[in-house]
Amino acid sequence: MTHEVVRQTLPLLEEDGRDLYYLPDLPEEDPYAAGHRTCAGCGPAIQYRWVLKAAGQDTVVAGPTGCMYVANSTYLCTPYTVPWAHTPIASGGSFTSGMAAGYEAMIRKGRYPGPYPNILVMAGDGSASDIGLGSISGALYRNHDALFICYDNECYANTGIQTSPTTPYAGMTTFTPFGKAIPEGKKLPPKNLAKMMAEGHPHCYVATTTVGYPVDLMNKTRKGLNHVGAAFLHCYTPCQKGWVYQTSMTVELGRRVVESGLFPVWEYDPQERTYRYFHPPVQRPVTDYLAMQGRFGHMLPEHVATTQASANRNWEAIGMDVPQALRDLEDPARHQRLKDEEYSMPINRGVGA
Ligand SMILES: Cc1ncc(C[n+]2csc(CCOP(=O)(O)OP(=O)(O)O)c2C)c(N)n1
Ligand code: SF4
Ligand SMILES: [Mg+2]
Repeated sequence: MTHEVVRQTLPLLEEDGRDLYYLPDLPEEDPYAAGHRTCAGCGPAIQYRWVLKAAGQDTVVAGPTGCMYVANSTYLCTPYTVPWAHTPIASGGSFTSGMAAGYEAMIRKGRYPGPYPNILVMAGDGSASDIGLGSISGALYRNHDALFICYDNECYANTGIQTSPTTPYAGMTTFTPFGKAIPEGKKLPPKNLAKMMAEGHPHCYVATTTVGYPVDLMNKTRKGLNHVGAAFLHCYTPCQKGWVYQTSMTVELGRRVVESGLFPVWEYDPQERTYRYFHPPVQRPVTDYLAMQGRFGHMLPEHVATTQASANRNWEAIGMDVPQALRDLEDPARHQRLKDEEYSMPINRGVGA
């Protein structure tokens, strides 16, 4: 006898004006509880906590090798209150496919009562955009009913901050040091991972978000889980150790990267086959973002101008006007060395609001 596979629908949180300060209906359950050992201000840890709050207790999670495996799985100690499994760095996609197919089969055969749980994997950028890209792409293409997340700290953090495909242009890492021969540090632009996933797997729900927008992050997690079939979420998550910034600025960076045009936030609807772009209310020069981080401190005027040009092309791509003041900043003559530039000082918008 075949049993029906019953799926769950998670309600969405009210979004209007709610992404800034106060979340009265934040779920009390905490499948990622206190007790992990990540650095203070770790962006991926914030993302893990909000994703798992959004997913709830009926969830199974996989985590390929990376900081969020190593720092969360010290012997006999774990922050998870839901089932969790480690996978090799290349196998996040294939392992999670297996979990999804296994639950479907067990429920159909009456060996697991259901309903179908929330199944997700959270892989670092080294895993999702590089070493494990093939296995995630395969899982998306086969359309397994699970949510595949890339927590993007723009480096291979766990092994000592090496460059990854999503490390931004001019980002300094231990494999892209700046010097006389290569003064910008990293020469290549970052891989556009989420667009690759959306364009390459048009039947999947795909979205981008950052730890600067908690309600957006939680709702996109729920939309990805509610979608019957495969979903992919690309989340920008600052790494305090690798990027060198004040630990309290993780969430601020999550907004400034969007407000400076360097990380467009969007959602791809597989039914309509259309993109919906978030248009931030503030457009900043890239210096407001770059100057907060030590990894960019070596940038010369021409490097800052190149980054501004990339941001301006992003504004155009998401259908926003580029103010003349920002167009002017594509000229290296308008810049000094980044460490000498004036920029808008960070304020902690979460305090006293
Ligand atoms: C096949 C393979 N190559 C290399 C490693 C070494 N390794 C362990 S963690 C890690 C960094 C992973 O980077 P990322 O996926 O971005 O996660 P993060 O550490 O940044 O959280 C690497 C390279 C490995 N475990 N397996
Ligand atoms: S190195 Fe970066 S990603 Fe790893 S735990 Fe520290 S802040 Fe988090
Ligand atoms: Mg990483």
